[in-house]
Amino acid sequence: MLLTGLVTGLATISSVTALPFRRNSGVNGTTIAPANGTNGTSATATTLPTVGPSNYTVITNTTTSASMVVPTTAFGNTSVTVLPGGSATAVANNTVYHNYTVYANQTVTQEQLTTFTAIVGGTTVTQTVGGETITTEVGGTTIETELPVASATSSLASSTGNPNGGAGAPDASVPSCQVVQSNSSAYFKPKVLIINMFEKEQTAWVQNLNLTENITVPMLSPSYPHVHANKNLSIMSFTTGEAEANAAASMTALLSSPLFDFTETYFLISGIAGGSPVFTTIGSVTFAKFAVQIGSAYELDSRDVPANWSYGYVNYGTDEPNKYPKTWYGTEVFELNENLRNRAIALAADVTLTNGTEINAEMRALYNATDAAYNAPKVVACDTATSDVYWKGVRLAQWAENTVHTFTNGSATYCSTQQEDNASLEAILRAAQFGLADFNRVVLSRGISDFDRPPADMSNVYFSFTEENRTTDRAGESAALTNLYSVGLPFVEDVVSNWDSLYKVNHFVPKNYTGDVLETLGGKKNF
Ligand SMILES: *[C@@H]1O[C@H](CO)[C@@H](O)[C@H](O)[C@H]1NC(C)=O
Ligand SMILES: *[C@@H]1O[C@H](CO)[C@@H](O)[C@H](O)[C@H]1NC(C)=O
Ligand SMILES: *[C@@H]1O[C@H](CO)[C@@H](O)[C@H](O)[C@H]1NC(C)=O
Ligand SMILES: *[C@@H]1O[C@H](CO)[C@@H](O)[C@H](O)[C@H]1NC(C)=O
Ligand SMILES: *[C@@H]1O[C@H](CO)[C@@H](O)[C@H](O)[C@H]1NC(C)=O
Ligand SMILES: *[C@@H]1O[C@H](CO)[C@@H](O)[C@H](O)[C@H]1NC(C)=O
Ligand SMILES: *[C@@H]1O[C@H](CO)[C@@H](O)[C@H](O)[C@H]1NC(C)=O
Ligand SMILES: *[C@@H]1O[C@H](CO)[C@@H](O)[C@H](O)[C@H]1NC(C)=O
Ligand SMILES: *[C@@H]1O[C@H](CO)[C@@H](O)[C@H](O)[C@H]1NC(C)=O
Ligand SMILES: *[C@@H]1O[C@H](CO)[C@@H](O)[C@H](O)[C@H]1NC(C)=O
Ligand SMILES: *[C@@H]1O[C@H](CO)[C@@H](O)[C@H](O)[C@H]1NC(C)=O
Ligand SMILES: CC(=O)N[C@H]1CO[C@H](CO)[C@@H](O)[C@@H]1O
Repeated sequence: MLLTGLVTGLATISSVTALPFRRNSGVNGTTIAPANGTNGTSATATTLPTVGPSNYTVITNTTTSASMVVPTTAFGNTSVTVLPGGSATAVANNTVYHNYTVYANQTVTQEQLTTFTAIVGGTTVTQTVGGETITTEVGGTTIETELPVASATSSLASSTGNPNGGAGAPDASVPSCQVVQSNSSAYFKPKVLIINMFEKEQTAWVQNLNLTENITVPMLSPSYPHVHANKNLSIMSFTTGEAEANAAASMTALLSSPLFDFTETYFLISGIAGGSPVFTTIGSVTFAKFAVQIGSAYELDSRDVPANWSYGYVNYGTDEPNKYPKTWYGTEVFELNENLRNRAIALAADVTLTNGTEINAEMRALYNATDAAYNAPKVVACDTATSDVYWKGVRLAQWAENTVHTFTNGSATYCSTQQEDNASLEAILRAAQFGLADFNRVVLSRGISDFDRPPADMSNVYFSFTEENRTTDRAGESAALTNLYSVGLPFVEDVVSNWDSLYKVNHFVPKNYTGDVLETLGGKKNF
C-alpha cells in the first residue's frame, strides 16, 4: 500500500513534530473559485521545482468543472493544485501520495479551511526497493496540507478521489457533506498501537521494543506528548495520562491527528489494575470482553444511606441500588471483539508469569484458599470496571461487582478495577463511527497490581493507606508490570509477523456484538 512506501521512506527520522492546526486566510462565506477555472480542462503530468531536499512530481489527470472547491496542498513553498474533479498524487522519491476528495458547489467557511502543518526533521535514507535505489531526504521539510472539509451546504455529489487506504474515504453510507476529515495527509500507519496510562506502564514497551522514534502530536497529555515508534514505524505506543479525562482527551487527540492512519491498526490497552480476589491475584493478567463505567451513577453520602441499602450508589433514572439504569450516557458499557481477545489469550499460553516478591506471596496467602487470590498468577478472561474514584474495600468491591452485573444484565464478570478504559474506548468508538479506526481491533489487557479489598481480618484503612502495606512491592506493581508486558508481547509480535495473512485481512472477525450500549456502530447488543 501507499503508506508502506512512505513509512519505509521515513524510516530513519529521529523526530517528527507536528505543529498545531492553523486556519488559513480564506474569507469566511466566500465560494472558492476553481484555481484553473476552465470547465472541462484536462491537466496532465506537471513537474514541480525541487523543494528543499526532496523532489516532488505531481501527476494529475483531471477534468475541471466550474463551481468546485479546489483543495490545495503545499510542499514547502511549492503549491500543488488539485484541479476540480480529480485527485492529485504527489510522487516523490519516497513515494508520498496525497489523494483528495473534491466536492462540488461548496461554500467554504473559515472553519472548513483547516491547514495542517508538519515539520519533518531528519536524515538521508538510502534503500533499495524493487531493484531501484531510492534516496530520501526529509530534513527540515515543511509539509502543509489543507484538509478538504465538505460544507453542510453542499448540494452536488462529491467527485471521486481517494484518501489513503480508505479511512475517511467517502463511503456510500456517509453523505459527502459529512466527511469532516480524511487521513489523506497521514504519515504514519502503525500495525499496533500500545496504549499505556502512565510512565511505568510504557517503560517495558518503549525499551524492549526499541520505540526510539518520538512523534509529537498536538493535544496529547502534557506529561506524555509523544507517540513512541520503532524504526520501521510498525509498532507504536503512547501514554494517555491517568483517569478518564486524560484518557478521553489523549485518545481523541491522537485518533484525530491527520498525521496518522489508524484504520487498520490493532490497539492493545496495557495497564495495571486492581483485582478482585475471586478471579485474580497479584501478577495476574486479565483480558476483558466488557468494560463497564461504574462511576456513572448517583451517589449519596454513606451516612445518608438507608439501612437496607448496601451502599449509596443508585443507577441513573432509578431510586434504589442495583436497578437497571433508565438513562445511559452512552459510555457505560463497551463490548469488545471476543475472538480477538481469545487469540491474545491463546498466544500467551506459554508465557511464564512471575510470582513477584516474597511479600507478594505472603499477601496472597492472606486470602481465602478457595479464591484465585490465594494461588499463583494466571492469565484470565474477565471484565473490567472503570471509575475516576479509586475504590477499595469489601463494600465498594461488592458495588463494583453488582454494577458490572446490572449494567450488562449479568453478561460481564467483574475482576479488575481501573480509571481509563471506558474513556479510551469511547474515543476509539467515535473514531470507528467515522471510519478512522476499527473498533473490532481492540484488545484490553490489565495486569493486577493490588486487590480491590483487604483479606479477611485486615482493616480497609490499614490495607489502603498504611505505608507498610502500600509499598509497591507488597502491592505487586512490579509483578503486574512484568507480566503485562510478557503476556501482551506475543500478541504484538503476532500482529506484526502475521500481518498479511491474518491481521490485515481481518481474520479475527468478532462473532459477538461489539460496540457501546447505544449500538452506535450498529448491530444489536446482547446484554
Ligand atoms: C463563518 O460563516 C459561517 C456560516 O455563515 C458561520 O457560522 C461562522 O460563524 C462564520 N465564522 C466566522 C469566524 O465568522
Ligand atoms: C490553467 O491551466 C493551463 C494548462 O495547464 C495553464 O496553461 C494555464 O496557465 C492555467 N491558468 C491559470 C489561470 O492558472
Ligand atoms: C532532485 O532533482 C535534482 C534535479 O533533477 C536532482 O539532482 C536531485 O538528485 C534530486 N534529489 C532527490 C533527493 O531526488
Ligand atoms: C495521464 O495522462 C497521460 C497523458 O495523457 C497518459 O499517458 C496517462 O496514461 C494518464 N494516466 C492516468 C493514470 O490516467
Ligand atoms: C462542466 O463540464 C462537465 C463535463 O463536460 C459538464 O457535465 C458540466 O455541466 C460542466 N459544467 C458547467 C458549469 O459548465
Ligand atoms: C452549482 O454550481 C452551478 C454552476 O455554477 C450553479 O448553476 C448551481 O446553481 C450551483 N448549485 C448550488 C446548489 O449552488
Ligand atoms: C490515489 O490516486 C491515484 C491517481 O488517481 C491512484 O492511482 C491511487 O490508487 C489513489 N490512491 C488510493 C489509495 O486509492
Ligand atoms: C532492540 O535493540 C537492541 C540493541 O540494538 C537489539 O539487540 C534488539 O534485538 C532490539 N529489539 C527489537 C525488538 O528490535
Ligand atoms: C523520546 O521521548 C522520551 C520520553 O518519552 C525521551 O526520554 C527521549 O529522550 C525522547 N527521545 C528523543 C530522541 O527525543
Ligand atoms: C509461582 O508459584 C507457583 C506456586 O505457587 C509455582 O508453581 C510456580 O512455579 C511459580 N512460578 C515461578 C515463575 O516461579
Ligand atoms: C473468605 O471466606 C469467608 C467464608 O466463606 C467469607 O466470609 C469471607 O468474606 C471471605 N473473605 C474474603 C476476603 O473473601
Ligand atoms: C520520481 C523521482 O523524482 N525520481 C527521482 C529519484 O531520485 C533520483 C536521483 O536520486 C532521480 O534521478 C529520479 O528522477
